[in-house]
Amino acid sequence: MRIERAEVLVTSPGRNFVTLRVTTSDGVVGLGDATLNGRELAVASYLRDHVAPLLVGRDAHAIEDTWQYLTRGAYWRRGPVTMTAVAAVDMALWDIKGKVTGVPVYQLLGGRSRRGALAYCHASGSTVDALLTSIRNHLELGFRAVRVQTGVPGLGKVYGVGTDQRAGERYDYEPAGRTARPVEEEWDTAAYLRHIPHVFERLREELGPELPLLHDAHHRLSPNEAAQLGRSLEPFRLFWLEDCTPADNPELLRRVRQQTTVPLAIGEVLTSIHDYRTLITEQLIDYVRSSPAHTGGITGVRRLMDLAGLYGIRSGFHQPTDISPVGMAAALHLDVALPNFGIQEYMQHSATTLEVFRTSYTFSDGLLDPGETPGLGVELDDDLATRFEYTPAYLPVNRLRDGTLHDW
Ligand code: EZ4
Ligand code: CO
Repeated sequence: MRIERAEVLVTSPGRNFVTLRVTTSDGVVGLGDATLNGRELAVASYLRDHVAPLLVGRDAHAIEDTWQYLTRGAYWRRGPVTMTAVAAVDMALWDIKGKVTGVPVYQLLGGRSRRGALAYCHASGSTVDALLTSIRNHLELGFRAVRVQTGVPGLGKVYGVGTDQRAGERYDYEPAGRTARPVEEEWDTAAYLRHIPHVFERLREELGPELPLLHDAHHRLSPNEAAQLGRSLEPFRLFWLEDCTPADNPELLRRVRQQTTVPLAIGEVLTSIHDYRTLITEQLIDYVRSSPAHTGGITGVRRLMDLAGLYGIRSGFHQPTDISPVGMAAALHLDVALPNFGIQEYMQHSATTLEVFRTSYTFSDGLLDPGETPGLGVELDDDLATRFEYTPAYLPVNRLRDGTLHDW
């Protein structure tokens, strides 16, 4: 069975998604997610101009050889654009293999290791009261683990904090603005460090000790600041503290690790097993945050998680709404199959997105499930997709009060 066609589809049902569609000589179609938030067309071009012509004529079943060909076989390796493109090809080929063999992809990965994947949602509020409303809205939807972000007194809009919800209102947060340039936000680490422990103190008072709570520092702290934050949060028993220091330098986490027992998660911007070597072999983290959509697909992430498993490190895949439902499905097939699954991020896609991408995965009683449809279980409505035109969008940048550009 040969690959006959590889097409790149860009659609924007409220936000931009890039999808690779691979068709075989027998007419079997596989989908892969190629969405890289704010850099969408770079991946579209990498696929269209450099990868698609190489795929035509290849054996559609040779998933591993194609992965090796596009990673080790390429002179320019790694990086988010390359590894997102590789991920799209890899997912599409797993989708095809599942459809041809008539089983959901998780069966090809060794079968089911658990009943479902524990999901965590995003809750946020400009104040702790608004945050509590958002948390309670999510608990009513059945979530059993919650990421919490709040505003900081004295600062304007803080990244990760959506519009305050009323009771029963749906959470809808889009970090990338459809503006000609990135929005600029203000940041003050000292104000943040003073405020956050009070937030968690209040949350534990109101919610009790059991609910798993997660928090994301979005790469903004120095190792010393991260250690201070970790220590101040220890009494509140976080599930994890995410992205406390910039991810480019894994060695920064050594100092954090020596100073605090707060569980650490990092890696939504890392794209290859090589980026994780120090983090994993020195046990500097507890959770891997990569998404299959940005880290070489199912093949790339399975290899990464096998290495992590040797060191007791578990998964917590990045899955915000800027990864398409195809990428979400790929993560879920891994989640139920991997021995060292930890937790799965889950922000629900908009109704329009779910009309363009028809999914088979389900969420109930706090658990996600990929479903039993052969392949990945996602179909793309082509006619509808073409009605939503690409619109440039950027994630914000942040500056300190004096105007200095600050880390993500
Ligand atoms: O910044 O999805 O943990 N989740 C996050 C997200 C990411 C965006 C980047 O595209 O940090 O909000
Ligand atoms: Co994050």
